[in-house]
Amino acid sequence: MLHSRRGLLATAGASVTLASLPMGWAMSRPATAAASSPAPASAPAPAAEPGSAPFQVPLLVQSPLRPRRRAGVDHYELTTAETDATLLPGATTRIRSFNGTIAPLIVARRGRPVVIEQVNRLPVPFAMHLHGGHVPADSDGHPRDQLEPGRSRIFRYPNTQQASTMWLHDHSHHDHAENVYRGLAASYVLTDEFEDGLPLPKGRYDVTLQLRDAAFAADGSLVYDPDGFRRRPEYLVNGRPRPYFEVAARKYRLRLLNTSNERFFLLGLRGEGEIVQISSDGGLLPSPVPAATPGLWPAERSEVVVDFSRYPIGSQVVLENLAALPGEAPEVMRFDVVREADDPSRIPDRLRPVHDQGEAALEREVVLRFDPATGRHLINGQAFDMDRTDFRPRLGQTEIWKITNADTAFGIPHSLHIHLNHFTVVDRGGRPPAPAEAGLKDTVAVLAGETVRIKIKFTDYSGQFMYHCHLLQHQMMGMMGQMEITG
Ligand SMILES: [Cu+2]
Repeated sequence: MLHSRRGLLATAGASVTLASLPMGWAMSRPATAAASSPAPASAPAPAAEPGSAPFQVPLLVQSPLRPRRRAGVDHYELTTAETDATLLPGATTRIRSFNGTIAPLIVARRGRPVVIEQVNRLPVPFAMHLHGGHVPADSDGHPRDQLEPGRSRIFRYPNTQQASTMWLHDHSHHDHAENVYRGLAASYVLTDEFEDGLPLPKGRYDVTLQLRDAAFAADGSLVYDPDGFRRRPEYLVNGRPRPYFEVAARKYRLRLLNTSNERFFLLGLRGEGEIVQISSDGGLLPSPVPAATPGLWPAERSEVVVDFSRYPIGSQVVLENLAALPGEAPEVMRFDVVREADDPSRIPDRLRPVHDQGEAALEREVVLRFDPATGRHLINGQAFDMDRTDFRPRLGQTEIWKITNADTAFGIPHSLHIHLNHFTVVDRGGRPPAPAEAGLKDTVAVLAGETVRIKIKFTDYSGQFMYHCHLLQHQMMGMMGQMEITG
């Protein structure tokens, strides 16, 4: 299905097609301009800087980190530290990273545990969280377990869950937003036998792309302004500004991962071309979604297939953010089709069934709201308190969570992430989820005035786990709760 950019924009912007989109993406566009600190709806959004010239640098494609393999377990050492890196051409940028690497990649295998010794050499605390990981409480990066500078800790990831694209990021008590912003994001791709059996693109044609925004000072340093989400005009892909990527004229599997603090990406190809979405946060969708415009709120993942054999050799295919703020350059990256290649891959009509999680025993209310009097972001009227337990789910029990975004006055979007287990979207605004939202999720956007119901079953591990808004400034300002899961 080919269509023009005009067609894509019309699709994304036409309210009549909203029900067919993953969520009200089109409506979310004005709302993204008010992601963190509220502004009167009538105030014009200030024009952002356009960012640097696009397509000056090649994409950085990371090779997987090499584990030490002992007795069926993959061992890694990850040291968090400040280091100098080249992000913008000709400039040196102080970043915070794992092992001195930008956007490092771990490839894990279902049934083969990963053990990570994490050493914190940052000047601030750090708590490593595997986003999307089904892991015991003592390996989940609870803020109470954060590592002070100079300390280390062992994390155990059983990898019993199905294949998906996850990521490692900070969950420390007050430094997480800045640590993520300054570069601490590692991709964690879990593979399994089920996916091996599908004819999807593999090997060098399976590429992980961390997308984020950033603001740079004239000297190349990163500018971290907690409330500056409107003034981060640079888009980075695997740490490089709007790169180009030389591809063969065949299908690629692209694992898109939004590591931004507050940015929303709505992705489309300029000109003729098609994105087919095959997965969401928790792995493959039941069936592929053709002609997709994947929308990614912070921490969300979306895997897609793009067939570059549709283009003549020499073509340049631009991926752009259809939700760019006024004044921003929309270009995210460019694919340069430079060579022929065999392509035995194809996209099956059916990908991976989602199993029903059974009858729910109870329904919880989760109301997300900004409090203008205190500047805090609240869940059910309360800001996060590490010494308070908000929910007490029973192990093995299925629950419905009815999540309402009450921020109609300010138009603030929120995106709820629940630790430990994936969930399914039951309905959004009373309607069944769109095909792109029909898979397993761990983070779900709820726009101002919306109500989304999700179904979740807590399995395997008891203990304390978090749930929170993944717009990191909101989380910082209190929008986080704690559950104690008991057997
Ligand atoms: Cu929020």
